[in-house]
Amino acid sequence: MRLSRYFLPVLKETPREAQIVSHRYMLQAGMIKQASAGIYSWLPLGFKVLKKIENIVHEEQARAGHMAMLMPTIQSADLWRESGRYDAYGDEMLRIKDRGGRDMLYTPTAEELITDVFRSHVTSYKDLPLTMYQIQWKFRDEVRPRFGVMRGREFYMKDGYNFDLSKEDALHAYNRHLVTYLRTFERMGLQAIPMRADSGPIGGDYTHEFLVLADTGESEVFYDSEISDLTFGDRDINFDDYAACQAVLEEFTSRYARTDETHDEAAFAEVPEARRRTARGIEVGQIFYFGTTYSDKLDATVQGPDGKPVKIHMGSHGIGVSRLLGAIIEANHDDNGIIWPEGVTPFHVGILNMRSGDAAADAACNDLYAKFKALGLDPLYDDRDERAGAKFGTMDMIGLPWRVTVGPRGLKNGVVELTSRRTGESEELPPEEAVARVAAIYANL
Ligand code: P5A
Repeated sequence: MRLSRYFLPVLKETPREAQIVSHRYMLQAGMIKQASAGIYSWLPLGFKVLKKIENIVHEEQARAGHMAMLMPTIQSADLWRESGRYDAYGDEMLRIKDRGGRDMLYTPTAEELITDVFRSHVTSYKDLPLTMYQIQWKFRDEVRPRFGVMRGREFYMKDGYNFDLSKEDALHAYNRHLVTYLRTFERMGLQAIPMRADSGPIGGDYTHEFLVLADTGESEVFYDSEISDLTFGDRDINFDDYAACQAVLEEFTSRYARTDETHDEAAFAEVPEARRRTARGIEVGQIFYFGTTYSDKLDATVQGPDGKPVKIHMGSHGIGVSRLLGAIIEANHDDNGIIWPEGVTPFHVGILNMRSGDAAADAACNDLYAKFKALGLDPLYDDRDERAGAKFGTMDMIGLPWRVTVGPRGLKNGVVELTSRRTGESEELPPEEAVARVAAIYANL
């Protein structure tokens, strides 16, 4: 993409409504525009990152054998009356009437609807286990929408649901989700720590929240610092292997790590003092096992191996896809702007022409652009007729991890400059080498 043709409404002034850095940078970098409180338009740059995040979620769900599907945002109140949550959900639920006066609502989550899909089609234990998920807009009429996409009213969520014959199978599904989430968040450049949490209006006894540590996080968390050393990395887990998934869960959840809702001072005191940490965190995901709560209420049964009806065991699993943009920026930025991890960057590399209009500089930039494209990479070429300072400012703000700077002086010596946004380190090298270097970085992702 050429920047002269791209819609990138970068703001010069600091937006006054933004209290935290991710909100400020998302507005300044022209990624989002507020439409009304807690509701945003996603401008091209923001939309690109949203889709990158969404794509990682899809890939990791596919790896675990979960099936993608899509349910409507507007749902009839009837099912929610059946489950008892129509009244229980309270003011957070946006209630709507259609022209016939029927009660409808904008989905805040979808346990009821997916259970209805299930009970309409699945009749035998032979069709289990089953896990389906969607990535769909949700609406929760939060009392205090704030911090941009972090606590929105309309937000994009991955919500998955497992259906199993027994508690044991459903707990395997729980463990499997924990494993997939560890890898999903690491691919986004985040360390998200699973912490024992409270199940709130979703219900159930088993639940973990995934928290990214950040001073601006809304949750207070307590944990054993040994947890910070754990990484999932590139392990090849067989998701059908109960013991293997259970072992990962134990490895990542056996140390003390809780949100304030479940915090227990006495248990925390057993952690050696030097390792006790109190911090703030951003909740980027949550997994639940709630047994037969919904299958009881909505009468979802299958015929078991002995011919008798069995109530199915369920769980649900969420990722705050739109919130993740905020969380990633909170964890990856400096005073000049965003620093995207390679896994989610909107463009792979920026090309910065120091002297647009200079024949040699223009030709070298066009050539770099074509070479990156030919390798399947997505470059953003700043070809605008602007001062170099303004170009550097824009590149730093939008945070592409790599930048190639092209100027007449370097070209005379046959070199361009390759700069890492994260370290600020630059290296002069021939253009072909700069291309090869960038291509190698992304080849490993
Ligand atoms: C799990 C999936 C659920 O709703 N039902 C289906 C379960 N869980 S949850 O924890 O309530 O939400 C899942 C994730 O969505 C994000 N989230 C939000 N993101 C932005 N703005 C909001 N107002 C908001 N509310 C929830 C969180 O990341 C949460 O973990």
